[in-house]
Amino acid sequence: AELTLPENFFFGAAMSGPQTEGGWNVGGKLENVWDTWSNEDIEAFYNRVGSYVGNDFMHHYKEDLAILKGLGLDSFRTSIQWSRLLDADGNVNPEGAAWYHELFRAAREEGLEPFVTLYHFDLPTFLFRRGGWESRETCEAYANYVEKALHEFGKEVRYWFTFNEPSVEPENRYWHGGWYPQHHSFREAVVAQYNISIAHALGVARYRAAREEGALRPDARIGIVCNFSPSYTKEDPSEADLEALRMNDGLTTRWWLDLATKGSLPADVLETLARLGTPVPARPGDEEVLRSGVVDWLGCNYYQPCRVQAPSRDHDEWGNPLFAEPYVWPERVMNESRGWEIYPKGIYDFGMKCRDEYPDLEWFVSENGIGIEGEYKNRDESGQIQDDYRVDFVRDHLSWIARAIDDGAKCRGYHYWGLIDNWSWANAFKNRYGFVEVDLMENYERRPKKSAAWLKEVTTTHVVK
Ligand code: BGP
Repeated sequence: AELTLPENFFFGAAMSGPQTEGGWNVGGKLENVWDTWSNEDIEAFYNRVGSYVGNDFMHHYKEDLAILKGLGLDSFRTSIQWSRLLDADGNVNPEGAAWYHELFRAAREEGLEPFVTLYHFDLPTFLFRRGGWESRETCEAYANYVEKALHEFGKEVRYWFTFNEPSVEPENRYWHGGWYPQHHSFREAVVAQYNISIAHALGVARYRAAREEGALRPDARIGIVCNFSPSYTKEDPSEADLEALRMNDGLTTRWWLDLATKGSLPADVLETLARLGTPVPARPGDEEVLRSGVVDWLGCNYYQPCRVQAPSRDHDEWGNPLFAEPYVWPERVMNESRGWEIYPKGIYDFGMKCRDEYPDLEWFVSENGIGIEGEYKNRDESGQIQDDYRVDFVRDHLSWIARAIDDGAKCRGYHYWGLIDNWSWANAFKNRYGFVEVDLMENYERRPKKSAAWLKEVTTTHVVK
């Protein structure tokens, strides 16, 4: 069936500074945690696939913006790297600022609206060494950074976002051990998530102040981008399964929806955390601070649903309390490359949750995409990558978005993640997301994959077929 998206529905590309820019140590840029990890991991260094190079965007940005425009897109989201914009004293580094001024200028010239994330997992290393997100000092440093960025680019940028996926860094850096420095402490993750929430609220407060001062565009908006994977449990759940569902949804989704719409954190989740022996490090006056956290709208990154069941034990091997365990849905369809379930209806379910529980909330799909391993094997005789699976993936998700809008969801647009192949945090260039290939062997040359023509058709007609 053919579905149509509203005329003013926007289409864009999502990316981040650390995953694309390269130039990790030019123009006075400080080291961030990714640079440090690459520096300590000799293999990444020899493969030249660390955060050092990204996809060489700093040398290809004009070409890339033209590619986005050529595919019928009207907007793109990237992030400012804190470690590039500010020096170690928290003052603007003019060379770093000059790059972003140039990028936003080039975007406007191309007719693309820049959406700017202020933080995409990239803490400056010197702050990390002083305690990172476990320390309240980092929240203050973040607020200063936000203020400096807003005053620097306030007249150029309309759409601001405080954080990208604020649950993911606590999870991967402090709890599940996937990211440098690979800690396995739920306690640390809770502290980090709480402090990031405080930092978000302080950042929004600085935004409101900058607005009052006339430092921003009158049409500016502030938001936050979260990975709102809807949580599901078994079809015939036990009490314990429902409890696992409550906590999983509470910690990853409701936490941020409440902060972003009510300026508070869900009391039941805070109580459970205290009962598990991992309380949030609340200070007197924090409730007032968090009240500033209400934003104008939200970005939802959607890749996969989250399926959970009651845990089979109380603690994991590191002694962390367990409140849920993964549940394998019998009907699940997998993207084997990334190890993620493909479930397009999840985005519809998120839209219905917002419609019913947060009816005034506007949102957009700020990331969605499919990363495939070994794509270079799928070339035709002309050398072009034949990626029909990407068309299927995006078509199915856009179809559910169109249905959600028909059923009352306030979803305003769609940004595809990794429209031009880029560097991934823990997988380097293993899984490729792009509609456009980046050839690492040929000087980072850009080449459209087969799917690009389909994308252009959809972005220009708004018909999903
Ligand atoms: C999101 C991040 C992105 C991006 C994407 C794809 O969680 O916001 O930065 O990396 O996931 O994930 P990955 O690169 O791990 O395959």
